Amino acid sequence: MNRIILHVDMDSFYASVEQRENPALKGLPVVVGADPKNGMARGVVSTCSYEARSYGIHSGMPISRAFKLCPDAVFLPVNMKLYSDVSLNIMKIFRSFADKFQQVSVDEAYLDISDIVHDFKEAEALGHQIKSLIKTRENLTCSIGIAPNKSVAKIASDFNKPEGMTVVEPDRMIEFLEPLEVRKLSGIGKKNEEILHSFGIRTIGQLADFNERKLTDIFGKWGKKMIKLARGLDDSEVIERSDTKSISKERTFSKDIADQILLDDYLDNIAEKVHNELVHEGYSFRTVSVKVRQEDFTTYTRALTLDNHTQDLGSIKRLSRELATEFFDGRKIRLLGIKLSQLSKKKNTQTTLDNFFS
Ligand code: TTP
Ligand code: MG
Repeated sequence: MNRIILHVDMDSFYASVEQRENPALKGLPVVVGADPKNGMARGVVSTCSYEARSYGIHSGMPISRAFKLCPDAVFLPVNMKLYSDVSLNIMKIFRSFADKFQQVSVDEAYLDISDIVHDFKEAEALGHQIKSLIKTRENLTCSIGIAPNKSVAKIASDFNKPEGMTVVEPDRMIEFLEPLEVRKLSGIGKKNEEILHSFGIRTIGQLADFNERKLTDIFGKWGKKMIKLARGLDDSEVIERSDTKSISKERTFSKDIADQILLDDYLDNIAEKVHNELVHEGYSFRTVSVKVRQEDFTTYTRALTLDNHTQDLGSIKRLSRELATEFFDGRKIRLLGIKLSQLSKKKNTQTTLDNFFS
C-alpha cells in the first residue's frame, strides 16, 4: 500500500524563538551560539535567522567567522530551557495530528498520515492546518514535506525553506530527486560527498544510475542503502521512541508539610494529574517514580516497575503511596512529584508487580 508521510521542521528554530520572545529582533540578522567576544572567541554558531544566512552565516560555523561576516548581527547565547519548552509545545501539536508520530530532533518530526487522509491533496490541506496551528498557538513558522516515504519527505521539507510546503507524489518522485545534490540525502555528509564527487557523482539521479556493485565495493552495505535512497526507495517506518519519553508532575508546597494525611492527599492529586496527561496522550506506563524533597533540600527518588503496561489511575495512586510512605514519618517535606515512564501506545490493564528497586 502507498504510504503518505509528512515531515515537519521548524524554520531557524532557536533564532525564531528568540525573535518571537523579543519582537524588536524581527527582520534582523540574529545569531544564536557562543559569545563572539569581538571575533576572538572559539565556539560555534548553533543557528541563525534567515536574515543572517544572507551574509553566509550557518549552523556549525566558527562564531569568530560569523562575527567577521556580519559584526552588526545580534549575537545571543543558547537558552536551551526556553527552546526545550517550546519544543514540547510544538511536538504536542504535531502529535495531535497523527498516532504514528516520531520526533527526530528538537524541532522536527515525522507523521505517518496514510490512515488519516485519502490522498496527497488532503495531505497538503492537513499540512496547512499544522502550519496554521503552529503559527496561531506558538507564533512560529515551519516547513513541511509530504511524500511516500520518510527519506523523500525530509528532503521535501527542506526544499522550499522557510515557510515551505512541498508535496512529492509517487509518480513525480524520481523527477523531484534527480537534479538534487547527493548531499541532500540523509546520511551523506561532507566526506561521503567528496568520495562520490571523485567518482563523478554529483546529483541524486547520477547516484541512482551508478553501478551498485562498484558502490558496495566503496562503501560496503551503506553503498547499497545509498542507491536505494537515491532511487526513492525507503520502507523505514515512523515509530515513536516512547522508551525515552516520560510524563511527570511535581508540586512544591508554599509551606513545608509533615502531616501524613495531607501528604497522601497531595500525592493523590498529583497522581490524577499525571494520569490525565497519560490518558490524553494515549499512553500506558510500566514504571512509576516518586520524588520527595525534604525541607533541607535533600531529594530522593523511588521507582517501581510493573510486569505489564497499564493506564489505571488506582495503580498510580497505590504504587506512589507505597513508594513515598517511608518519607511520610513526621519529617517536613517541600516537594512531591510523580513520574510515569516506559510508556507505550498499547493499552493493557494488567498490574502484576514485577520488581522493586530504589
Ligand atoms: P535545524 O532544523 O537543522 O536548523 P534550524 O531550525 O535552525 O534552521 P532550518 O531548519 O530553517 O534550516 O536545527 C534545529 C535546531 O538545532 C537549530 O535551531 C539549532 C540546533 N542546532 C545546533 O545547535 N547545531 C547545529 O549544528 C544544528 C544544525 C542545529
Ligand atoms: Mg529546523
